[in-house]
Amino acid sequence: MARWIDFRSDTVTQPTPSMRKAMAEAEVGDDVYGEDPTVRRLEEVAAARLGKEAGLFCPSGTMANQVAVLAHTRRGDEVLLEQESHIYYYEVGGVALLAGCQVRPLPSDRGVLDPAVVEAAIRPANIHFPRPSLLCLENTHNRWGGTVMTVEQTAALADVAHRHGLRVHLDGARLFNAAVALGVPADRLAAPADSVMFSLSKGLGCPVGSVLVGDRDFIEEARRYRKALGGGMRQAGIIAAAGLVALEEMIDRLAEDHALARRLAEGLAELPGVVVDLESVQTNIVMADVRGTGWAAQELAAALAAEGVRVNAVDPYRLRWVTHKDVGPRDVDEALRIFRRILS
Ligand code: TLP
Repeated sequence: MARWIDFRSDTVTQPTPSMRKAMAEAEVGDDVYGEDPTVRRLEEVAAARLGKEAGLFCPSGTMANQVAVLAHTRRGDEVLLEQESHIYYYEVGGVALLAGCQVRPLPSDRGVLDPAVVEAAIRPANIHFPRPSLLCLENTHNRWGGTVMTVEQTAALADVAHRHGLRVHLDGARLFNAAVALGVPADRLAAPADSVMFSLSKGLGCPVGSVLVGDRDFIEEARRYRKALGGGMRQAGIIAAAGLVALEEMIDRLAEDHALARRLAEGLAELPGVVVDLESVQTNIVMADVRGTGWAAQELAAALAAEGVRVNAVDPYRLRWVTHKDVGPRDVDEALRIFRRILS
């Protein structure tokens, strides 16, 4: 096999030469003592970029989300979130396991919650009820196929939550994809939320890491929980250095990934039995419903992999294709050719 054409995720991206150089040359120290200048700089730059007071560098988006939930809640509280959200669907039940909270999954329109639905789900004070203390949002929305939530939608949802005394955490693993797609600065998308997580290790190309941002007190609390979960890292400037490069060099190019996803989606939609909701292809993720092909998604993923094309079956009928800096137009055309051949 010459090489995989890998659409499984944007997490598969390789660090760029300038990241590797910055990593090799990074000034480092023991970050548990707060002495790693590169980590501190990344946390400051990330916070400023999202318009928040402080930042916390975490090994993964999952840990950043979970320390956020821990820092925002008390045991037995209720966490409202969208029913396909990453925090609910893909984080190993961490909200229950770690924070001891009950989740309240809510339906949405392509990943965007309706403020009225959220408001109706917020329970009043009553001896029978858990205390609702946190609303989690996701932008872009992974399982809905990379759909974006606008500034206005985010603000309306945060407004409802805040009016009822809930805090708002935004899982912005791909927030910069949303910002580029909407043509708005990321800090405007972050503004309505009390805390925001974004990933460096997805479309931005870093090998490791996510940053959680929020106000100073919140980040101080989150730092304690990160330590408790084993996320206190030592000379982490080695990896934070790549994050600084990413924030400088890797954001604007996300538009290329979005254009490529569009080309891929249009190609997939022409294949017999494959259905793509083109309206939901807004960033770098394409969900292809393959029910009409007579194949299970898993079988198709295996057949594609045998031909060098990697995709993820995200449920029995859907294949997820993610574009990123390490695939190009020729890869898309080649993958479509291979897929068509398999289906015929
Ligand atoms: N998502 C991964 C998988 O876990 C599904 C992927 O390949 O897309 N929030 C969102 C919205 C995410 O998509 C992800 C990763 C995370 C959080 C967690 O980030 P990591 O993988 O760094 O723990």
